[in-house]
Amino acid sequence: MHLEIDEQRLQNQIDELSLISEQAPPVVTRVLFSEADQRGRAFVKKLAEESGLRVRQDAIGNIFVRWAGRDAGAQPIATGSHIDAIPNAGKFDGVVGVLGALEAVRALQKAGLKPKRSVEIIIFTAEEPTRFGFGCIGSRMLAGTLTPEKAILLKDSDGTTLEEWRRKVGWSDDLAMVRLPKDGYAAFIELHIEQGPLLEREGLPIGVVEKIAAPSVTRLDLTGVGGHAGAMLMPDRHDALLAGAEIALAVEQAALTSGSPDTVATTGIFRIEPGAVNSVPCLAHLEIDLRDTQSSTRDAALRRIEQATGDICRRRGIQFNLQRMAADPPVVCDPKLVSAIADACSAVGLPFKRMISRAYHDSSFMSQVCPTAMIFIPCRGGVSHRPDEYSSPQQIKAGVAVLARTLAALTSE
Ligand code: HGY
Ligand code: MN
Ligand code: MN
Repeated sequence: MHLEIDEQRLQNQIDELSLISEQAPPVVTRVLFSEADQRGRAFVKKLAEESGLRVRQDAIGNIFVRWAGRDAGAQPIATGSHIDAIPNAGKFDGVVGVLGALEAVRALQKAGLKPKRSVEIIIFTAEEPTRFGFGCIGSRMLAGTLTPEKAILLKDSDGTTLEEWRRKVGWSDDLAMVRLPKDGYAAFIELHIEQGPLLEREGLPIGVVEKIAAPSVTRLDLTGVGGHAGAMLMPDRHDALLAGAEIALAVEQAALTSGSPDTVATTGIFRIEPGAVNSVPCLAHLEIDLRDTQSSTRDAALRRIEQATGDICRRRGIQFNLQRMAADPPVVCDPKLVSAIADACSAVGLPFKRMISRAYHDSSFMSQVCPTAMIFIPCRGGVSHRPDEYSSPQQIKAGVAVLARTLAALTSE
């Protein structure tokens, strides 16, 4: 089957979507429920409808774009990713797996494929953690690991609840309808940039993901004693910022001393109050991202952080509230799907390597619904979650070609 992938059209769409952002180009930011998120959703829906595909959206905002197969009773094949973006992000994270999937379907349609199984492209709600403090809200609800009862309790940093946001944007369907039946799909394949340097370093065009690392997010609120920066003498102080600073260094140490090179830890959010130069910080809010490829190593590092937090706060006379927002297991991708992707690489003559994803993805949760695997393409310098994130049109085309071949094989089974 000869596939014509129009990389220029795809690049134009990636560029156009990147301009739908809460920040000026080249910075991409599209946080769930923002005006940019709403416009980004409309943009992708319009592209899908222009390709003659059927579009629907569920109660948490997951968008489903269906290419109907010949056998309506057969379990569909799913693909897709996300278009939301954290502050100061780039234009390829998630987007390659959404717009690339649309291009793969267009190429298969043009090649005259009449799929037995339907193909469904899913654009997942809030893969990024920015709005509610942890990621994959949409795919967690599809998998049932985030229940409607827990979801309605979610609050953003301004205290606005998920329900208040849903009402604001006009989403009124019942959240209980989101969860997918087990094996609701025959398979899920996600195309994504690597967000790491290995493929570029080894000069390889494709990565086939066999495992996804175990992520976690911890929220920490520290309460000290505020006061006048001039009048409050040092022995009398309970400075929330300094306690937070010690804890942030303890987070780094927990990763460096975990015994595993795969442990990574980041204090990505650190806010203080009142934020006046002549006022001793009375409050500090930290959000900590810690991961490893093994749950046991990750959890041991988390325990060390909890221990250090207690010690530091006792010594400094600080109150603390520690909340585990998420701590998910690592994911092993489906070996048969991994082989199907490897076969597709061979069919198009592309070398590849089997590898681990250190980033988490919606695939992490779709793996609880159906057999799941991922296709990676290189990104320049391994850079991601920065405006200079970059994959070339040729690199993206290679990923789309492997995705299209894999979908063609899976839809005919
Ligand atoms: O943080 C992650 O791993 C993903 O990019 N949201
Ligand atoms: Mn991301
Ligand atoms: Mn992503």
